[in-house]
Amino acid sequence: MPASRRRSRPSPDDERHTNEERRLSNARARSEELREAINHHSYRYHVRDEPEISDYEYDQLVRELEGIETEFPELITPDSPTQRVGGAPAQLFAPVEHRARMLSLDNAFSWEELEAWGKRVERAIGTDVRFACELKIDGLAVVVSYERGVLTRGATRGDGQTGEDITANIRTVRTVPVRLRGSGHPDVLDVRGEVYLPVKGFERVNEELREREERTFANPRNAAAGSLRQKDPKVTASRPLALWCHGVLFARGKRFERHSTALAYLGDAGLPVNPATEVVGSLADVFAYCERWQRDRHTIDYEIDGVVVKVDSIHQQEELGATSHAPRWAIAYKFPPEERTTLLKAIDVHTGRTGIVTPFAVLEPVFVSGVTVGTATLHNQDEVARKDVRPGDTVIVRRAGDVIPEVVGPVLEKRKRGARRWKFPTVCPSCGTALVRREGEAYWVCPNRRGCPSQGIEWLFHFASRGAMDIEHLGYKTGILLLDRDWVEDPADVYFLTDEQLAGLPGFKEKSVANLRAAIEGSKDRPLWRLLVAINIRHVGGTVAQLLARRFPSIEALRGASVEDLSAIDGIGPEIAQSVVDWFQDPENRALLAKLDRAGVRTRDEDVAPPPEGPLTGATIVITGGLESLSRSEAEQAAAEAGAHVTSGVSKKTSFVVVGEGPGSKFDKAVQLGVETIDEGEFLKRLGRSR
Ligand code: 0OX
Repeated sequence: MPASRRRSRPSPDDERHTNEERRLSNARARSEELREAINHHSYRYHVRDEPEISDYEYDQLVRELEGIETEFPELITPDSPTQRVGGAPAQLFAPVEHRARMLSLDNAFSWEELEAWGKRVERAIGTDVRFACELKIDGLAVVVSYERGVLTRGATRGDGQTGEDITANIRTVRTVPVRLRGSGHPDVLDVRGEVYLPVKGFERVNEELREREERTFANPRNAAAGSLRQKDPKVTASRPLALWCHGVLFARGKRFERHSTALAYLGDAGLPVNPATEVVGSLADVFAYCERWQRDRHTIDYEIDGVVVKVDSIHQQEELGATSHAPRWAIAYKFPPEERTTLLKAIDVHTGRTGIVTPFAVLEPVFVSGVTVGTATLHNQDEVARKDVRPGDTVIVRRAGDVIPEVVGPVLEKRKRGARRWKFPTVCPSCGTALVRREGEAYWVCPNRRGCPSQGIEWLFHFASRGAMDIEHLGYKTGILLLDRDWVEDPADVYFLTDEQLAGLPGFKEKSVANLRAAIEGSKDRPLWRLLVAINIRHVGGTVAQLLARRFPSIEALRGASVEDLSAIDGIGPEIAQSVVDWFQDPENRALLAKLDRAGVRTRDEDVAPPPEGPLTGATIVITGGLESLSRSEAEQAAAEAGAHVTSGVSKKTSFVVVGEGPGSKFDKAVQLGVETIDEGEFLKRLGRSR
């Protein structure tokens, strides 16, 4: 063999090299193929709901891609479907400036208000208007961003200018494509949408939380918010969240003539666009759409709370413009609270943590405003008498503010002959002690404070709750185990439980003992106001407790306060003041405090920083209704951190009232007294959360 040929023959090393290269290049080609196939089938399954292959075949594709990526990590791309769930990056919840202002929506609460809006629009731009009608998804407003077709960012709406980065969590939402379909997408595309949890998913999440003795969510919207605000994207990934896109917020270099054209583009790009969206040519058709969906709102598996009507032509939208917070070209028609009828099977009573015995309706389960309701509070004896509801009646049920179920009243035409008025029991349903009703009070009370099992478990549960000492892993199930063994007479006893005792509880392994122990120890250092909530003083909830702790920053100081001292605090009335003084005079309560002290629970705030100076220093504020970007307690805390005095009642001293969704009578009171009312966006601004 000629020397030249011999030299050109590859050495074993070279051969290995080329083999490796060949394998890598094959793997690259196959992984690209797999990624495309998986993204396609994920779209068919999650967005279109029309799968083309079986779950098994889909899983095989994912597994094959995972295999390649494990062997060749250099082939992993950010838009790989295997990369949906990662760790929590540092930027999670960091502020994000929106590229265009995320306006909110004005509401119409009646046909008249909707009509008035329609007429205003027609007056301004003429009657040649087409309206896009969309379902108003009761979820969380987000913006999802793509750069050259690849998912790059997810953010909450926040105050409309600045939101929070939730990219790592948005990536886990299966209906959010990590890469857009087709080509030629804008360099930057920001899509507005609503993240929600389907009702079935919500029920499943709550079921799992109950099993793990964790706190459940009140409704699908809260569950979606809680899931999206997780610090660990793996938890978000375990929740079946979904997205509906309802507009383009910003598209570099791309202009749409109509809102409906923009939606069609989003749909073609593989983004989930709600199929119920319709473009209609008259206000009469808008009404028909609203009426239809008001009737059919529960034929779909997610909650809607109204219909959003938008002027379809972008040119006309621009002509109409916007106010400081909402466009004039769109309106949300809100559905009235939904009412259903069902059978009142019985009226029962329950003894709560303060001994108050509350009657409640036991109902034939009925689906109202998105959840199945089986019980509803009847508040007190007078309320039962006033409503005159009797066991066996057909009753009207609704969810107040679409959250708490309530019985509106009986359907008298359906009352059976001989239906008897219900009588309030004379003894506690839990311990059999004779009930007492104090002069001038609406409630019957079980006086057996330390011996009543129902009061015991309710108090312990309240003590450990998120709004009080926040002891995770101490829920009803564990609480009952502790009370049954007589290890806990009052909640302070939890601080004296030994690891041996905990390890002896059914279902408790080393890890669960360690978790509970850590949670109990961690709760010893809570701020004073939490302890004040936890110790069960009547009328003292989070807001009142914070007012008390601010003026009297230790248990000793508070114990020394008179009714007059306490009533002098803005937001504390004589009834609350008397209740606090009475509480401290009770020897059993004093013993409880001594025990908490012995356990090493912090009982003073003096070593804590003084009330912060901030943009709201000197302001006394009230918050009413639900906010979109913050829970009530987060809002109160944020206001307090900004230096505000948060009170529960509106008075002339109130600087302003923050009005959220479904405000209560506090809003009316503010209007009556001429106190300033502001919306969430303005509130966030005053908190200094935006420019
Ligand atoms: C919804 C929804 C919310 C946004 C700003 C101007 C129009 N919850 O389903 N908002 C909008 O659009 C607004 N559309 C929706 N469908």
